[in-house]
Amino acid sequence: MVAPEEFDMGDIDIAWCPGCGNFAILKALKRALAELGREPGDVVMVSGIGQAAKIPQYLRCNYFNGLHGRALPPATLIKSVNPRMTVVAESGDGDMYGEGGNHFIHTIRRNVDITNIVHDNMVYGLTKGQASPTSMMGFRTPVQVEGAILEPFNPMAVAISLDASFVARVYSVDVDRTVEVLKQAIAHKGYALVDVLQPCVTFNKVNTYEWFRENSYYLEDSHDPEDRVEAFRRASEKDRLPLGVFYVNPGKRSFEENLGVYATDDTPVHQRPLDRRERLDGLLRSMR
Ligand SMILES: Cc1ncc(C[n+]2csc(CCOP(=O)(O)OP(=O)(O)O)c2C)c(N)n1
Ligand code: SF4
Ligand SMILES: [Mg+2]
Repeated sequence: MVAPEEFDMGDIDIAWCPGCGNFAILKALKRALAELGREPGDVVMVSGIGQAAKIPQYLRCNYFNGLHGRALPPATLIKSVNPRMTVVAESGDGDMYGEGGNHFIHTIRRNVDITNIVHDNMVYGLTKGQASPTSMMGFRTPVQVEGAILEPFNPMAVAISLDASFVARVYSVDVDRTVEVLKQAIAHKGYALVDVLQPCVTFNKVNTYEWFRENSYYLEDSHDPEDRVEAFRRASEKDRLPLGVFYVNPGKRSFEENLGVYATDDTPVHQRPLDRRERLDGLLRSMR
């Protein structure tokens, strides 16, 4: 039995504002990993840049903090050379859906067996409050002084349309439900997206704790997550944001399973002798 405290960094300064929704996500992730029996040494956190992207620095485990919008390529590589690790790529809505949007699409297409957690506060928090891809139309900021003029990006609908193998959304305040969904996502074999609605109390005065509560609801128990058409329909709803597991495709082969380098030998590439050059060449060829 692993305790969530095993993932604690001890007495460190956490550079998030008091009341930020990120704290609840950090708590839920520690619990989910511990309840799945993952040890800190089994886990690699990978992030980009932003407030959300600081999360690996607050968790005792392996981590790689990459460039802005570039969490998913290193996460893909880490999982490819060591498929036995639990790899979590985690960042904000700007980092994953904006600057990293192309990687978001192609990581779904590859079906890399990683968990992709996105702190969705509908704003660029770190850079002090500009509109992000998920900001609502009309959202006023010091840059978008007359309000954002674009329709928000819909990550759920995009992921389902690309046949992502696991697609869910949760609300950070509901820690128990978030833990349950994170556990399902981490245990899922294949790419798993968890979009987490997260209030930014400092730079988003529109999508507040109250706003998220009033404008979201949980999918009914009768929702069939293997019904892709229904999942897309629910993801396209505009009045209120559905929460829960929208879609699961359990039958998809993962990226690692498709790599020729593991066809006859499941030894992680990084554990193979370095003089076996042809194996490394094979891996590189399979990724071209
Ligand atoms: C290439 C590049 N462009 C822009 C920036 C500035 N920048 C840093 S974080 C960020 C936005 C982060 O927003 P989000 O991913 O939503 O994270 P949050 O801070 O809201 O958690 C931007 C635009 C940067 N660091 N690098
Ligand atoms: S600016 Fe917003 S997202 Fe960043 S720590 Fe403060 S409340 Fe959280
Ligand atoms: Mg953000």
